[in-house]
Amino acid sequence: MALKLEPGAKLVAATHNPGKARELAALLEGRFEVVTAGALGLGEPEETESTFVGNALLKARAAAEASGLIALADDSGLSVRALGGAPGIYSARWAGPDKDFALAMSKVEKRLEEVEEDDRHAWFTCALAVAWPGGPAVVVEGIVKGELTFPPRGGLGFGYDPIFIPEGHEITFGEMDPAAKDAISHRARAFEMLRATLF
Ligand code: ITT
Repeated sequence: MALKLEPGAKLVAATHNPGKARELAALLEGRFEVVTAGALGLGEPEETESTFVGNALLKARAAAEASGLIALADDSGLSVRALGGAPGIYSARWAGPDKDFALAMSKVEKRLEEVEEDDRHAWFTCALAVAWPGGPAVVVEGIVKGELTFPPRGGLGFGYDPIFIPEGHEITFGEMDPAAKDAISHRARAFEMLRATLF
């Protein structure tokens, strides 16, 4: 089977995160017919792997099997150097059952105070996996480096965007126009690789 995505192919975007779904839709815009996991009533598999790549594959495979469609999944998160890479693959879980990212961001700030570290270096990682029903899969990963800032700034984007200033910039992802974030983000970089591989 040739691993190619033909223009106009029908894809399921296997995410239940509206912020991610918005960014993936912008990246895929006009190329594919995209249906969401929510619209198909797909469940959320438990993320049992220990890496972004592993969890992206697990989500893509689960959605492809459940829908019979080619599935695209994203597993992503924020890693903080002074916290040994935390929250990392646990980024969503730090926000608790209410998905409260004000809480998650204050947890990051508090942990940094506890370790008494001035190092504010951090990076976002995005693993994107495409899986064919009953067939093969492709997975790629992109990162963007930056610095953390407190208190959070800006109401754009989602998740940890208001505390993250990407390298070479002075504003947070939360203050950045969505198109500007899409030009440099971990998700855009992973997508670039996917495009080179599959389109
Ligand atoms: P799905 O599994 O349904 O896609 P999720 O939110 O559970 O949704 P993840 O397990 O991949 O997804 O968690 C990713 C976390 O990292 C999530 O809490 C995001 O808020 C955060 N994150 C990922 N990309 C981000 C970005 O571009 N900006 C801000 N936060 C981001």
